[in-house]
Amino acid sequence: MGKLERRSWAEPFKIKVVEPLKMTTREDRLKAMAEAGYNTFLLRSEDVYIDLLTDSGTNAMSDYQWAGMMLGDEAYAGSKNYYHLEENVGKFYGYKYLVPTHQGRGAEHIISKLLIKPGDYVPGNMYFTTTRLHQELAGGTFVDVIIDEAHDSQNLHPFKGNIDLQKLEDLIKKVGEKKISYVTVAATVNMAGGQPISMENLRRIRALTSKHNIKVVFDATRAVENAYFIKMREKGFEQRSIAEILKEMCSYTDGATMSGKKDLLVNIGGFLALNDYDVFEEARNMVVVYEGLHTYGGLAGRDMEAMARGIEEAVQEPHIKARIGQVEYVGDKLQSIGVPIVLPVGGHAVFLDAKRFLPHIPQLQFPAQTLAAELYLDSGIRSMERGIVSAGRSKETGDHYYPKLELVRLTFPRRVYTQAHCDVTAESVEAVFENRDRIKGLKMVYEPKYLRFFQARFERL
Ligand code: PLI
Repeated sequence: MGKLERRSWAEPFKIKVVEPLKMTTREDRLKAMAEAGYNTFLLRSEDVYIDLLTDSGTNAMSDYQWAGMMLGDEAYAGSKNYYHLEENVGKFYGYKYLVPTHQGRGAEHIISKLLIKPGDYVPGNMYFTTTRLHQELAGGTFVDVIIDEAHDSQNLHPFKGNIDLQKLEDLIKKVGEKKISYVTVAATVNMAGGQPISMENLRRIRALTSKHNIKVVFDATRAVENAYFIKMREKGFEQRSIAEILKEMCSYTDGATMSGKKDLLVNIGGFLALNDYDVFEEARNMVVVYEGLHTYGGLAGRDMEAMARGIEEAVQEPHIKARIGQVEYVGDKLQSIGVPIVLPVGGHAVFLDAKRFLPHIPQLQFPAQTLAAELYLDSGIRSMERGIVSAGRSKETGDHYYPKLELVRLTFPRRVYTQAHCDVTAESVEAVFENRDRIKGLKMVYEPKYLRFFQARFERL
């Protein structure tokens, strides 16, 4: 990379407030990891040095957002911050109606309960943990219709988040359009490694679903990041703004679930956005049962204000360029030292390919879980398993799902860590990689019923 290119993603902000980090010894970390049952979700944040567990709710807010927090209108009904959020969801995402929720899964819960009938099918571009669980709890069966390339960590397809239209059409033929509640389309597909979907694919999904009268529900959680990849990789979008691309993406869908904790640069918040008034009416009715009144949906007024302002900041080009630039920086560094990662590097995270990193550990000894634990032991860096533990069990057979991708996610919070933190991260991964032959797997000793990856416990073999 040339000098100028290398400089080009520098952060378009300066640091106003700092939060000290605790430095730990290897002995401290051995103790903490054993107490946490070799599950990075069960570590105390205090014992973590660089926290790459997730980009969800871990963002640094701007002074503009913090100033907005002081303007929180904490009225039970009709908060002015709700109307600001509604205005910005309309302006930037293009949806007509808004139902705020406490976070993304609140929106997933409502839309799943509303639109899925027991026995229905819900196709989507690879599963996401909470999305699929809500679909299953509503009686639906998730069907993965992502392109095959997405399951191959080394395939360089620029839009590995695309839906395979043939798979979708085959499913419609097989079960009949009436049995399909809707198609879930996720932007920058998380479990595939943060891989984007193309505008062309979105257009074709719309054309096919319109023909069959099937709704499309967009998981817009990281749609801004996806818009950036479209601008960089898809012909005809080079000169279009991120905001324009984002709005066009949404225009091919009927509604969206949103976890504001990612793209929207807040620590809590989400929403369900809809175009269909009848569905909105029902959603607005349901939100009061599960979340809160329809003008706050489980959020404080100040949090809605921070999210409304976060929408405006998220689409700023210098921001999104630096955000994705930082992730690419770490990805390029790891690739250059031969560490196996998912390619192309995704939008929110670098994913280590644990199957190739630890080829001597069988999938049932949890290679990705093991690798996440080892990385923490080496340096106090916290990452997340995205493999067989996250995939859970089939609701039909009770057996584990055996995902092709067995990954460890190094997820970058937005506007939080510096380039030196990125360098330390790469150095630690390299150190673990050099010692990989000595690493042994884990056995699961406690398995919760739902979303087991959050609370499962392990012991070293
Ligand atoms: O964590 P929530 O409930 O605000 O959002 C759920 C959710 C929905 N869709 C997608 C694509 C997500 O990535 C997502 C949450 N992701 C988390 C927590 C993550 O660590 O990736």
